[in-house]
Amino acid sequence: MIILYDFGNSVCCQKVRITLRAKGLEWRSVRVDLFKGEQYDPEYLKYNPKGVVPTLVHDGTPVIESTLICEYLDDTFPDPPLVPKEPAQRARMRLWSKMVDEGLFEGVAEISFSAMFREKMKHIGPELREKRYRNVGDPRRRDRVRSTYEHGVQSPFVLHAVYAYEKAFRLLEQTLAAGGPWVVGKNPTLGDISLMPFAARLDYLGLLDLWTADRPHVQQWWAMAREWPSFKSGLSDLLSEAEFADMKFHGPSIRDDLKGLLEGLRRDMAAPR
Ligand SMILES: N[C@@H](CCC(=O)N[C@@H](CS)C(=O)NCC(=O)O)C(=O)O
Repeated sequence: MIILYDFGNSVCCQKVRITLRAKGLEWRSVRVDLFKGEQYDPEYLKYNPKGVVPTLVHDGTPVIESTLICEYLDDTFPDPPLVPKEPAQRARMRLWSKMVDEGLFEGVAEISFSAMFREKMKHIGPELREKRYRNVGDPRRRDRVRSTYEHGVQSPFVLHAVYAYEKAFRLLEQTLAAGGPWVVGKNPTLGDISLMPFAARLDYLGLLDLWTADRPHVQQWWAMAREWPSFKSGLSDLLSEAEFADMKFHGPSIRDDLKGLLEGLRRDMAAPR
């Protein structure tokens, strides 16, 4: 039996759900409400010491970290394959999960936080907010959350986020132009699945075009990805009207600031070294 400790609009959970759908697997979902601090429940921390979602429990064995969960699912349920067989292609595929784990994940968190979760945090009460800041004692996560809560888009972490997306979409455009339509060729892999929730979040916030306007191959990839049945049943179909409305409402509030940051960054990146 597969149990997924899950929270609706969490990008990491969305990655795992798309993978589960692509594999045609059934699972039981256990909701961990991040706004109520349920991720810090001592029983949950035994499974996931970082106090984050998702956690997958398969026949009693817990697996944490969304990238590792997706790979675990592919190893355990090989059909249909979502990891290429050939080593060089596997390495190319894993470049995209690395891109997510080493930049886009924090990036999406900063952008979502400064646009909308920041507002929600204002209403959660000082005790829970302090707990959220402590983030089970992880100073890096504490500093990020505190900075974006206090400074919004002025936080330096938001600039890091804009850079992470620019780096990823620039490489994605080159990769797809050299041979798509998916990131490693003809079929979707975990590389595409890793990226989907991160493109979706920007799209739903009304911000994606800031990065994709001049990138036709990325636009084509996204048009195809969002129609992929496993994307729909693992992500878009599971979002409520209220969640869509929340993102649509809050995204535009930071659009001009992000645009300014991105323009400045592109000038810096184009400057002679
Ligand atoms: N690297 C982890 C990150 C997990 C993560 O940070 N999840 C977020 C939701 S997308 C979370 O649970 N945040 C709760 C918190 O920071 O308190 C993974 O990919 O599973």
